[in-house]
Amino acid sequence: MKTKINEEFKQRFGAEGTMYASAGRINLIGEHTDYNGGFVFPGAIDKVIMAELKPNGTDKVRVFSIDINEYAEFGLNEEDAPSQSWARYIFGVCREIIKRGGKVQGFDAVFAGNVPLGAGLSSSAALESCFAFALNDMFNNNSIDKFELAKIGQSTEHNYCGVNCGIMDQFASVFGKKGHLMRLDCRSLEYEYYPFNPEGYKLVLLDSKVKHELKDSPYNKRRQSCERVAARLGIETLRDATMEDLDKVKSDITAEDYLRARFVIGEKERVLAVCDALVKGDYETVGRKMYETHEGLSKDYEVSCVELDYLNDIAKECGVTGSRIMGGGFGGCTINLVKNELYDNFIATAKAKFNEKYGHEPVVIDVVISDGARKCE
Ligand code: GAF
Repeated sequence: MKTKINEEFKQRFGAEGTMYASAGRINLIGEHTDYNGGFVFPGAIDKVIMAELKPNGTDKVRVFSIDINEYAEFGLNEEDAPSQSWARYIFGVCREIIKRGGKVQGFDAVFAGNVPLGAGLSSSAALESCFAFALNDMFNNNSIDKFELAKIGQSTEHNYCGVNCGIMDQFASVFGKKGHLMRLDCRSLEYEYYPFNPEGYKLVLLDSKVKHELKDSPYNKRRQSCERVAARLGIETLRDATMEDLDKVKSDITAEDYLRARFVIGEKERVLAVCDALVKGDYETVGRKMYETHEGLSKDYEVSCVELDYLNDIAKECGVTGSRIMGGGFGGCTINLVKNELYDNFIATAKAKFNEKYGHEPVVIDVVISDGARKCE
């Protein structure tokens, strides 16, 4: 990928720039909790967006996407927003840095990636974090701290891409560390690295190929439900609510909002239980909690789909330790924690059964927990 980007850059801009990368992410548990002030448990993966950048001495950004095979050029003022949706991520990052008093000048860039698109692995956060990291290095002497870089990506989603997301994806992409998952408290922003090397198990993703796209999905509506319930309870976020609190206001809120909040409150407890279990090396408990999360995401939060529920059923039948839909939902992947000796049978069964029902196999994505945003030597 590096060579491809480098050659394209030289050919297009007649020079060499500096190479940066940032990662997609998985999330072991803690879904839709980030914008509720709760806990998440993500890790960066070995699938990245990589970009070569060089200041060009003008006030224009000129950027080429190898994967989309498209070129975009835009200025750095608010009214210069490009029309291509992929370019809006980069424009948004520039604007959010400028809004915070940071410096961005014209630059040339070429980028490519291997984070599968629409699979729920946060290719957009990888893109934002890659450019935020690069522009911090190139124009700001690395004076913007890492949390601010993550927030720049998140604000880009809010203000330029129409997704009212939480902080998890950008956090994971910026802070990722090889071999470690991270527990982030999305209220205090305290975080802790957890070594993750489950001996005897593999972590594998199965991509249903049902396109996951948060923009225009009911993702923002889920968030509104949670905010309505929190407002009814007189608290800032559902982080501070218990099931008892929720039951007390059950008759004052819609049945739908009740279910959404029930999932979020349960998920908060599940993340903490998984943290304890991981410390003890108790992967059976981790797996059980993953199944419970799937159930909640499917029945209460209603962000699953028949294809993902089917993959979850197959995992159960094959004796997989833990399995659940991962990320925002509405398509994408399941994440599966499977014992080494069951892996081959699980993959073969999932491929055959899914193909029989939906006419195509799920795509198997093996992931390695890796570093986040960085300059590439
Ligand atoms: C998406 C969002 F971008 C995250 O902020 C998070 O809410 C996630 O869905 C669900 O846990 O990836």
